[in-house]
Amino acid sequence: RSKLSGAELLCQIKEMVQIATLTPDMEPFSGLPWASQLPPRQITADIGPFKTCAVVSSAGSLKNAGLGKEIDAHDAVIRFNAAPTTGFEKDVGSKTTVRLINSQVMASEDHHFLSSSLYSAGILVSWDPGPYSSDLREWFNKTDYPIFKQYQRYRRLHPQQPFYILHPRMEWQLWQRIQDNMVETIQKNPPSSGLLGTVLMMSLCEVVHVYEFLPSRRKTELCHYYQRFSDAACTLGAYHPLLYEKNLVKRMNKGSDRDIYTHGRVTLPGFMTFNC
Ligand code: NCC
Repeated sequence: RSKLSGAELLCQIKEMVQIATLTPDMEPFSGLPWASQLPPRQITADIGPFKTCAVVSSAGSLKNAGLGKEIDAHDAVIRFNAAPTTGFEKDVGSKTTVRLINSQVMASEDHHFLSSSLYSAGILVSWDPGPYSSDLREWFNKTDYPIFKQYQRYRRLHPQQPFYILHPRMEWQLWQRIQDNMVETIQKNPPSSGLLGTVLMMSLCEVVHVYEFLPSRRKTELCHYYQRFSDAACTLGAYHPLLYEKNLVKRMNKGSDRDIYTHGRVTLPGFMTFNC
């Protein structure tokens, strides 16, 4: 097969990856007493469209990046998992419009998901790496972590905060785009939160700037800008097909290589701005 151009890749993702969140009418949730805790509408119907959006990866190379002002100047900002802003404003900014969290964060004791103020800003969106299937019932019976139990608890404690759950179909449709555009066989694990969040923002925004997903000249083995732990696998991937995700994003980038080198910045067009 021939290698797709950036424009063709963008079209594939726009046309073949459906951005969807769970709603109370979907089976098997519709039959459960807590279904009414789910937002009645799709996230894409509730928020946006935004003009400019920033995706802030949690990479160690954001440390000393001084990108805070630039990031906060966007209309919407997405952050991931336990990535803090307090104490790191100069480098990563302080605005949080959306926080995308994996189910491990929701379930593991050390993240204090139910009580930590880290999660109280902005709109929460969660996801769980279930089986390779788009079937909600199959996933419901076999989630990686107890996402639904934690969701119900959180909603009871913080009923006013908007909180969505991604439809698992999105993970696998996006995974398929990665696999179909690579020569090698990649591991059957879902894309990282970073790529899921990037595609989510492409459906909500006219222009998306992704920071330090493709590492800048500050590239480091430091895993996160907010922790002292080092492991190159954080940037290159182990469980997630991160290296392949990055290759795809590089091909879709509309910005310059210089922007990547100096700012770790990639520019992607929102889906609403192009026709296929
Ligand atoms: O590390 P994590 O991701 O929370 O990072 C968020 C996203 O930023 C991008 N990233 C991060 C570090 C780095 N050096 N380079 C990067 O490009 C990635 O796109 C990443 O998705 C996840 O994807 O959900 C992940 O979550 C962690 C962990 O569960 C949470 O941080 C909570 O502690 C996973 N780590 C482990 O399971 C040990 C990580 O594999 C993926």
